[in-house]
Amino acid sequence: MKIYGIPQSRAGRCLWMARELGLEHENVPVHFRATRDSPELVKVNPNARIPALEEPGGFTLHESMAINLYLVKKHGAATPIAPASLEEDALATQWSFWVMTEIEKPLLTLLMTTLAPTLAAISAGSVFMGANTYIGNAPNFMVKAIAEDRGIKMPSFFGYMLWSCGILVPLFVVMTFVWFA
Ligand SMILES: N[C@@H](CCC(=O)N[C@@H](CS)C(=O)NCC(=O)O)C(=O)O
Repeated sequence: MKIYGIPQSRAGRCLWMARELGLEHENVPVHFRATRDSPELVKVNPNARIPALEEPGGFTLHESMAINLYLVKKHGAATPIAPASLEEDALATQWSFWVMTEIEKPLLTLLMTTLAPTLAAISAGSVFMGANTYIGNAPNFMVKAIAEDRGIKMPSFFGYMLWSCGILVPLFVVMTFVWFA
């Protein structure tokens, strides 16, 4: 079975479901910015949208939630994901429709418009603050451990804070003004 679409798109839902169900599958990583450049995808979904599913027997399906509900009906019987009754099945359908029709679009619009600068500030802030301390950033620990393993003397936490206050904090202030003032 093939699932078209990179995981960082709505295809992520279907890839997640395939994994939850333990299904063997191939991910064809079509990017959402290049859907029309993939004749293979357009053949499976003439709307040129991801995700799309292609079964070995030739059956094809698009719409992420339709794919997920289909996969559970087909493969989920012995798993806790499958609805135990008609009512549970109806509730799964209800939540799927509700999120798709009532929540997804307004939420995405909010995240990509009004909240976009807030999200950028949070992301940049966490990266900078992570870099400012050893403890805020796992890669810092990794670099410290690798360097020490090679016999290079690394600063202690407080030593690092001295370097960080002298170099990274002024940089942090400059970056804040350049990007967010
Ligand atoms: N309702 C559809 C939405 C599909 C959709 O819009 N996919 C986006 C990526 S997340 C896409 O293919 N965009 C490419 C384009 O619009 O050209 C679903 O849930 O599968």
